Amino acid sequence: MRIADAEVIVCSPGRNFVTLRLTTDDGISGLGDATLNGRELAVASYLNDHVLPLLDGRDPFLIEDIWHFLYKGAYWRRGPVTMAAIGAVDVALWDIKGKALDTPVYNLLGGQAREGVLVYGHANGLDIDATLQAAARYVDMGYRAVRLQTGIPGLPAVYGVGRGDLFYEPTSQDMPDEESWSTEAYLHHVPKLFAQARDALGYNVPLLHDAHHRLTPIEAARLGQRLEPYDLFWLEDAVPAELQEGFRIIRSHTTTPLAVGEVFNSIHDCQQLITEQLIDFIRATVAHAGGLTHLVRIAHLAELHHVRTGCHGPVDLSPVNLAASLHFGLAVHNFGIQEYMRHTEDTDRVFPHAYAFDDGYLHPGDRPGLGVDVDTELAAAFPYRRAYLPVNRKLDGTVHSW
Ligand code: KDG
Ligand code: MG
Repeated sequence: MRIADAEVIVCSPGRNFVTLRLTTDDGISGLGDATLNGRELAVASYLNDHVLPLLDGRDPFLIEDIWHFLYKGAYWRRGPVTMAAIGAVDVALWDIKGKALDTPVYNLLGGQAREGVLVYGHANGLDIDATLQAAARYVDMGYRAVRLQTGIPGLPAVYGVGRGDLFYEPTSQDMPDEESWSTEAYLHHVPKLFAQARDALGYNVPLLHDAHHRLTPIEAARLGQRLEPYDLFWLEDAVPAELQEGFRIIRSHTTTPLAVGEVFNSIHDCQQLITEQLIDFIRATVAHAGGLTHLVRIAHLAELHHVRTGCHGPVDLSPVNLAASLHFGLAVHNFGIQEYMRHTEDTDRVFPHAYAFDDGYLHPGDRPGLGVDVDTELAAAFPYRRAYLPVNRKLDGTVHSW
């Protein structure tokens, strides 16, 4: 069997998605998600102009060899564009292998290690009451874990709380929206959110929170301490993680569990965080961290150091990425939790899929391969539109992390 055709499908059924479809000479197709939110066409070009010509005629079963051929062969290593492109090829090859062997991908990764993949939903609100109402809705829908984000008094717009319902932030089309930030206001407000959440929801629902890289280590340490009474499942992205040793400061001051990694693209971004046990959950994404092949490597390193997985699973990645995350989560021993935001109906129609939510868990289904498809005719009805994530500024105008 040989790779005979490769196609990059760019569409925007609510958000932009870049999908790679590889097809073999005997007609088996595999899909990979190559979406990089706000920089989509860079990955499409990397694939079309540089990677796809290298795949023609290769044996699709040689997943490990092709991974290293693309990673080491480029000379230029790592980086979000490169690793998203390699990840898409990798996942498409796993999909092909599953279909060729007539088995779901999770069987190729070691088999089902649990009944289902525990997920968390996003409860967002402009104020604490609205956030808690959204959380109650998630609990009613059967979710067993919920992430809470709330607006901050005095800040007109805060990323992650925009719509307050099932979908995530819209992106802006012409120029990025600019949001405002005050660490002081945030640190003052967030503990109140969790105090009220525990009063309303009790202690049986695992609660999570995302700080979106906006703090310094000592600020994160202070927040972690203040949140200890409310027993968080995790505090996510407390600080930007380029400086891995920065987490030592947070770790030495608080027992609140720490999660990080949604912007990581290789094991080298997290090896110190993992081997020094500075985090509890690694959030690297299948699509952005070099595909299943590389993410399994990260998970195995993490397992040695008591770190569990908690893969990023936003709506700005397609159902192809979510399906791959579910096969990974079902099979990997040190799975922790999976992020799950519901896609729009248009996205679900463009990407029909076998995975299903039941009683707080997702299951990838038992179809051979990933169990997700792309309707290219329908996809063509949703053309790409340039879109940007927002930019964050402190109240004095300084550009800040988000
Ligand atoms: O593209 C960026 C989003 O995926 C990210 O901001 C979402 O922080 C996020 C999360 O935890 O899902
Ligand atoms: Mg996040």
